[in-house]
Amino acid sequence: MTGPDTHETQERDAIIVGAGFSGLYMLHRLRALGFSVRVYEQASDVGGTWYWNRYPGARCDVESMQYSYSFSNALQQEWQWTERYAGQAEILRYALHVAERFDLRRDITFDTRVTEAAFDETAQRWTVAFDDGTRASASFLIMAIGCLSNARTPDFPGLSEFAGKVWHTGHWPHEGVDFSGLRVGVIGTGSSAIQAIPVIAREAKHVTVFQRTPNYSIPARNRPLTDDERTWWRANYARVRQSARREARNGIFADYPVKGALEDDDETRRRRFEGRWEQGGIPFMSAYNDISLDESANDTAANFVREKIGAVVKDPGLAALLQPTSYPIGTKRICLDTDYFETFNRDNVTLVDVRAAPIERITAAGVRAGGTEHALDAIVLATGFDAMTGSFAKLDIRGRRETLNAKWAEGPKTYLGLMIAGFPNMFMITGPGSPSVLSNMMVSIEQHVDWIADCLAWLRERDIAGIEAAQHAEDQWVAHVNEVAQATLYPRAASWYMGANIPGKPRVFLPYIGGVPVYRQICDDVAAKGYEGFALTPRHRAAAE
Ligand code: N01
Repeated sequence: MTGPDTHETQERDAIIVGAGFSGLYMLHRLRALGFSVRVYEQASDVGGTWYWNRYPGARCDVESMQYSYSFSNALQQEWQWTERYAGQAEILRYALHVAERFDLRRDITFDTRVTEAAFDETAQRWTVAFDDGTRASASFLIMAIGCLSNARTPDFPGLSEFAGKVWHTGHWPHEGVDFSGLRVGVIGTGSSAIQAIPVIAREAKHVTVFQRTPNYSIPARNRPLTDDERTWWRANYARVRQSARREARNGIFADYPVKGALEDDDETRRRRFEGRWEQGGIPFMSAYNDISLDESANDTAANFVREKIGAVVKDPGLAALLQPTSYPIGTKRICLDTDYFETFNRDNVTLVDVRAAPIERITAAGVRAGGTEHALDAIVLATGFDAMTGSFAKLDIRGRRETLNAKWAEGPKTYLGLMIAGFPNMFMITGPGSPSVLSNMMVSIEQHVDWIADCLAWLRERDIAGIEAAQHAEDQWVAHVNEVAQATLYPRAASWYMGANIPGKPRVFLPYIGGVPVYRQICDDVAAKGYEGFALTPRHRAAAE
């Protein structure tokens, strides 16, 4: 690894990459345990996903009272969430508040991007290189780089020739965008687009939506939180948080389903779906416990949503284009919206089906699809992310024998989504092979951070210098992750969960779908058995080697 040793030559216990919610809490935990830690962050401030994704309408799809840290009761009692689902600006304010409240900034270096990381087997240390040519080293490397942080721009021919402005939802300008008077093209109809389109359509002269695959979306029913609601959550936090961790498959406290969709007759089932539809949000998907497992059960939910779309969108031909039919509901990430389908009733919104009329190229004047040129002043790319592995692939990470890119050439291989065989002392927070994106990220982040912090303290007590996932444990975990995914309907969709949105990316199911409680128990048991499945290197042996 080249580059001068400059200001960061000091030897630390741990380097954390990323100052989103995972990196912030990791820093807090390790510092409290007396470890010397430094966080490196490419952005100019904390917040991770919520720092970058500032597109109009950006909002979390987990309720704010649950999409928040639970580690500090004082914090959860004092923070005043204003809406049922917090918008990006409020979540970012929360991240900034946490950084201030726990005095985290003094151990974070901003505007510094990690480019390489290499494990030195003799020293049992990681050396990390930055984009400014400096380096740092530490015993442990903790990747807190997020699951959806590598924004993807498809390789559209002619994109650079477009005369207007182009923005990606995942890299939105801080100063915002004024759409008034503009003819705007939005490419993509995933969660980001579904949130952005209604807001842009209210402002722009015209919006042309380029849809390749229609999406299932549930009304968010966002609204201000009442004092009574906040009081209830605060009074019940201890029980609710515990339930989210230990009972909820997706880490979201809710009314958990106890029966399958076909156990109810048609009318009862419709009433139940109606109730969840009116309530709004992700809990629609847990109206029954077999929607993601059983095709017939799934059909009942999918049909219900298709009917709702048909009832909202006035033009039947347009409604048909917006009704998903090619994959089971929920097998692509379910979307939440505010007036998404209603927006297509507006005179200034046009839908272009790019499955039937593919995008051929971007021209100076707009987008040409199926032989028709759509004239535009601006393009919004809501084309998603190279999920879960993309942020790792950008870095040159070198373990004991090989690079991570070589190791993961056929898909990510991890033990518990926490560590990788051949990459000692490197942890991932919500890495591939863990529940991560299938769960309330806050719950999964806290679980991983606590597990890693406890592990480092345990190693220190025993004077153990190295920990590495054993190959056999990793092989078994990878097989288990795949086996559990194959028992569900998820692999049926060409989703980013499967890596299907990136040409050439191996098609493997990236997160662990066994559920948050089961996964937590597995991790706890592994730790209780002295970190079963990990090879441990005592300090004296490491020194002799
Ligand atoms: O990205 P996506 P996203 N030509 O990958 C289309 C989280 N999130 O940023 O489906 C034409 O879902 C692509 O089409 P197709 C959440 O986990 C959460 O919207 O591949 N179209 C798709 O329609 C979410 O799932 C929140 O056929 C192309 C779209 O672009 C994840 O982030 C908010 C194309 C990409 O959709 C990602 O969401 C926002 C091409 N070449 C995001 N390439 C909330 O909390 C891609 N597309 C609410």
